[in-house]
Amino acid sequence: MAKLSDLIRPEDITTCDSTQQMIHKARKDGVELFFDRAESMRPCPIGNESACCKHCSMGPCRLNTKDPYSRVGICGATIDTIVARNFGRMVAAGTAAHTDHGMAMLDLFRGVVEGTVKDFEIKDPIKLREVAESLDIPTEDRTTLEIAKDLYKALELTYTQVDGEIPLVKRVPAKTLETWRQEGIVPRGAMREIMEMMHRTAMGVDQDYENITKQISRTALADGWGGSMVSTDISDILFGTPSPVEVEVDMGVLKEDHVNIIVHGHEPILLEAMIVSAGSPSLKQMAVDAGAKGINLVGMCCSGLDVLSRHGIPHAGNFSSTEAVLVSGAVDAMTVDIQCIKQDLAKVCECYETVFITTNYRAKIEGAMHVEMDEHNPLECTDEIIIKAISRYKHRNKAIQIPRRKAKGIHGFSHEYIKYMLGGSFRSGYEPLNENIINGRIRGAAGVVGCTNPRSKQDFSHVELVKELIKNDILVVQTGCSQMALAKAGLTTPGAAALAGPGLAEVCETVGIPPVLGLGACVDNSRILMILAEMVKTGGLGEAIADLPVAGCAPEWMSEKAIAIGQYFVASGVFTVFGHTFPITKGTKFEKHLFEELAGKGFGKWGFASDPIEMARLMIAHIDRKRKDLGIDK
Ligand code: MSK
Repeated sequence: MAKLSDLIRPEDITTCDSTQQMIHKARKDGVELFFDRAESMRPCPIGNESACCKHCSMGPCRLNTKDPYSRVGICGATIDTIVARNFGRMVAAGTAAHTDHGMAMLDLFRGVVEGTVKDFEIKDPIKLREVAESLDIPTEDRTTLEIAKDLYKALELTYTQVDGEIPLVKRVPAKTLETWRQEGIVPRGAMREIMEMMHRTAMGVDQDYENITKQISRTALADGWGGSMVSTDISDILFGTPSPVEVEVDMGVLKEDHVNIIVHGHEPILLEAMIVSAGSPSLKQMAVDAGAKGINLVGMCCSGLDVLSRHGIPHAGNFSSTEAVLVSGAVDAMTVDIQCIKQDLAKVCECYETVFITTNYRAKIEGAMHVEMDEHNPLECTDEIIIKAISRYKHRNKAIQIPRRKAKGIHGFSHEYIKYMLGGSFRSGYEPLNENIINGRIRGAAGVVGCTNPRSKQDFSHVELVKELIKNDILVVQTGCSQMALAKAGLTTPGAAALAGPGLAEVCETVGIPPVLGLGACVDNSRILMILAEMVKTGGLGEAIADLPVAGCAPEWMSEKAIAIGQYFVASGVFTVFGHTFPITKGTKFEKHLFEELAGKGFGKWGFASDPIEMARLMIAHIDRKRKDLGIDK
């Protein structure tokens, strides 16, 4: 008898043509993918609305999502306490992920500054000076190393500061910062905020959803304006600030006659070291001796987006395609570091005899080979990965079927580059961003970001939402798996301006940019915060981020990191819409607080819609309201 999942057409699961082909092949090969499990495992309806509390052994207590005030937990916790606690713990986990990633970058920076790490260096001293100056660190008549030492100390406070404000909040527009001060939510070091969030959501501590929400915002801000921002800045300083580059994406970037190595995860160091190893003459020769034409390094997920932006390394696809790409049989090795790595990859790799290698001590996977990356000697790890991949190439004995699709696009739009491209300032110069928003050629700006999710047709909402936004003259900036959805759909080319409304199309054609600007990995949402701060600083669009005609959306989100990101945008002043599901109980006071009341306090607010056109409608209506408030609606 056919399995339930076999009855669902791949065309109904994903709009990614390559992934569809691989699902067909996987079914023929008898290999189970996460799409199949999503069909056979339905979500728990109580957990889905976060109405379950399991923070102590008196429970777990399950409340009634249809009638949320009809009962309370054994301790008396109300539905509002329970959903706020659960939401707070998601934000704490997401913040921990980004800030620990940032901490790893800071460790590497310390090693470079102290001279113990020899294989990496400060590649972008201009960015180093700019970051230092933004934190009031003197730069005049000082060497790069002197500035770097002071910068390290300042950025360490992003994690360790026990009292007072972290240095990076100097970048926050004054009125936005004033709102935070009034609410008592200016972040201290991330370690303190995450610790306090976990404490306050333990049994018998904070049982007032409004008070819990304050700590939720404070924790999330320690991510966006803290850990994530550190990660982006240090990556730029050490590996170079991205600038526009043309790149090929989709599974067609695999090459049958090459040793194909996929790097997947989040920390740029692994792929940066892989690039060096893959360029080594002796390893190239080893590949040729094994019968290959060369070594083909390919990125996936956010690791891939980092090096796509900086080096133009091809990218095979987003989160939902990481198993599917293995089904091609053409991947000789998949190597991973941290975050968004499905445990199932080990099993799928086994089915296709692909070498699966973990590299980070924090993320080992049962069944995977572990070759640890030591930042003091990174090439030892990456050379070994390449040797293992070559050996698999030599002994390939599985049928290979590589999807042919690939698309070219322009990526690598850092906030510095957007500023430069639009006339050196967001206002003065030639027809820059603020001016074009004020004169109405551009209606507003939107960030469309985040994951894909097997419970939502892959890429569909990302692409349809973005098409609708640009059609309505809204400039779109992107990060993460969303960026890859649009890249595969061909919207990251200047030619995509043909799909934009007349005003946005004119701006794109004049400047020579696509209407959809890819900024990088999910941690690089901090670049969007910097764009927002710059728009306020430039003038003409209000005094706080909450005044700007902008909105954000994660239409197919799945990770706790996405919730932390959403909350830091809301707390910064941005209307933020999530799609497909939202982890709170409907009809509660907590829902009203997040979706309505926060806006009245000078923050942004949350929104929700399942349909991408409805998401666009909500975002456009918000942008139009802000234009009206600013007196620039015509
Ligand atoms: S990888 S967090 S699925 S964007 Fe950053 Fe993609 Fe979401 Fe992971």
